Amino acid sequence: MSPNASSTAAAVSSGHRGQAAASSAVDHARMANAIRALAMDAVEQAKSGHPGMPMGMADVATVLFSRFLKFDPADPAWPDRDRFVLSAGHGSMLIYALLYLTGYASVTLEEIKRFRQLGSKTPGHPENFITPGVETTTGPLGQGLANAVGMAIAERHLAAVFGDVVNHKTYVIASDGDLMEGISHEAIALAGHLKLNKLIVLFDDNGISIDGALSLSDSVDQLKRFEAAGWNAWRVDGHDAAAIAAALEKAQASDKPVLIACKSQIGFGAPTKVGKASSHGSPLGADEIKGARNNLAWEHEPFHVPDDELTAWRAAGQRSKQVHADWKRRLASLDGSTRAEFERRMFGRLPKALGDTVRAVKKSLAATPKDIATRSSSEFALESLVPAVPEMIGGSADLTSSNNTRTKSMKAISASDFSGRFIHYGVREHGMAATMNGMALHGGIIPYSGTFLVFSDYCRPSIRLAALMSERVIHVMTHDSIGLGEDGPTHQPVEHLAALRAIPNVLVFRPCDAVETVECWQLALENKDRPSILALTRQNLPQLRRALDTDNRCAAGAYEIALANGEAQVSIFATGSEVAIAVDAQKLLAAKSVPTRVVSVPCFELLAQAPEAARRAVIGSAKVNVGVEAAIRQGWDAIIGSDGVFVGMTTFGASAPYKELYKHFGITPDVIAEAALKKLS
Ligand SMILES: Cc1ncc(C[n+]2csc(CCOP(=O)(O)OP(=O)(O)O)c2C)c(N)n1
Ligand SMILES: [Mg+2]
Repeated sequence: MSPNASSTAAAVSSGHRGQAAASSAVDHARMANAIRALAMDAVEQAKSGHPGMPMGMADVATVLFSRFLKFDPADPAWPDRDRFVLSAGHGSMLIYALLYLTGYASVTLEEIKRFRQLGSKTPGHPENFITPGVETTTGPLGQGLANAVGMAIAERHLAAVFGDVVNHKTYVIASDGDLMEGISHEAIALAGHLKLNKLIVLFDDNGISIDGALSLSDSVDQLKRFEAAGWNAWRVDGHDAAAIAAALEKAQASDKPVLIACKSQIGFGAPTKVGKASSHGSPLGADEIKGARNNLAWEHEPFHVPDDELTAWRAAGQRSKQVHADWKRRLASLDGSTRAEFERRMFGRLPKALGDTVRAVKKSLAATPKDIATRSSSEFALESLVPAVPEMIGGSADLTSSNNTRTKSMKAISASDFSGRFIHYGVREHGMAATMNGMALHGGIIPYSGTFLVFSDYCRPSIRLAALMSERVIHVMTHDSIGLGEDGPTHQPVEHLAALRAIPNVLVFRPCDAVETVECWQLALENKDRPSILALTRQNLPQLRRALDTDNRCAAGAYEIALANGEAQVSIFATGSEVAIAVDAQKLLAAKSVPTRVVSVPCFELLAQAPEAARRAVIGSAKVNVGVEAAIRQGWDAIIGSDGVFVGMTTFGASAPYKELYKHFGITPDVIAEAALKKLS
């Protein structure tokens, strides 16, 4: 098909939902060309950006947005809108053009002209927290696709709970790069397994990536790959609007998730750069743009979309008004408490019962202390939290009985029943973390999961994005140090706490006992705008907090858990399993007449954000500061100072029973006391 052909759209007018809303005066090709022109012009003006993908996928996006997608530009937060994920985030001008053309207030023509500039609504890659209408932040390839799996799971679960006020599709545009990334394997396997038939992926099958032809590095048959994972997979000409519409129509009734591979030409319309990597990621240049305008029969000034085309697009933006109004009526007809519960969950407000639930758990621990591993303390807390907070959906990456994330009452989610609240993610940590992000983004769900702390590395890109997007996802990461023992250094995290603490806007909790564990759970749930990690032990720990505190002491980030007998000469700061060791060291020092205080530091980040006076008070002014954590020192100087003593790890761990390992690596009360005394003298 030649670039200026414009006859296809008119052919698609069969009178179902696939019908074009555009006025008959404006055909499909002119609507698609509006996207192409805006993409070329914005990238040219910014002297930076990716014109090729929006130009290549303009036809697919036009069919989707003008005939299928359920959305209302006046209400980007409409809970039952179809979700649209641009997984190939480098093609951001595609979504900005669509938001402008369909009439979202967030993206005006002025914002299109400010593409990629500081403070604009049109940053380089789509950022959901900047631009209403953008569902998730994409750019790191593969993440958006996996987010979409989470959105589709969230939709099915909420539909199972609330009925027909939740009934929408999740659409994705994904590129070669998205499908080459390993995370896509995890995501599509999970989607296929769960038969997420309302998930529809439009694959930009252009055979080009940055280095050139895809044949340089890839020869996967994507259709067979997706089919093998339990999807329906079809190929269409990505520039044939009728074929695209027919495939999307067929997808509506699929019993499996759907991949539509859209054979497209990157940079469609550009005279010399079409089909070439050279149109991927740089401005086309004045001559090429001139030629493209000519090829596309789009002889308008830069950034100018004529009234006819704009009117047709704005009409497309109004298509779902009636459906939206009908949905509002359905919501209003729910009984009052169901509606209030739906809205509470969708707006991310916690149930009032949380505070009482946490208090009850703490009361029970005060009455009957538990000297158990914090992973078990977490399970104990979850037995009460999960019933009290029905939006919590748990899971594990095939370590359920090690992470203790599944409570007795939790039913697993399956393809035939989405009402459950536990997800067996399989051995897919990265996919799990990105899926959790998608569930949180969808709204109505607080996802939590489980794996070993050492495998936080496998989740890291998604945790980083959750932090960037300010999403509440909670990662239970157990086996949090050499304390896991015999599995050895491959499984013993050493640098992971520091690495997680390095990510802005993440709360890393390392509770020291059963009471701190439930307090940290409460903080993770209450921190609506950031992800949390709960680093928990495999080994048993004494319950140090025996008295009932109504306050959440962990909220301060650090607090004195064992007071000095007199004015402290030594402050020992410790986290998690090392707090009990520090308390034993305190006793040894006391026996030598050295008053010592122990400060538990369950959360560095909360300590760092505490008011200066409170922070200073808890750090104190003892002559010697000692930090104890079975991990590397990095990050500790902010608490103990660069001249503080640190007792922890400098190497990888080893395989042995954990008590021997603590001795071997010198993380013992004796070593701590000696180090403090040496520094004092
Ligand atoms: C995880 C990740 N690695 C690398 C990149 C840099 N990058 C951006 S687009 C791209 C590949 C481009 O090929 P494709 O995905 O097919 O997009 P197209 O050029 O067809 O638009 C790469 C490597 C990235 N964005 N994310
Ligand atoms: Mg490509």
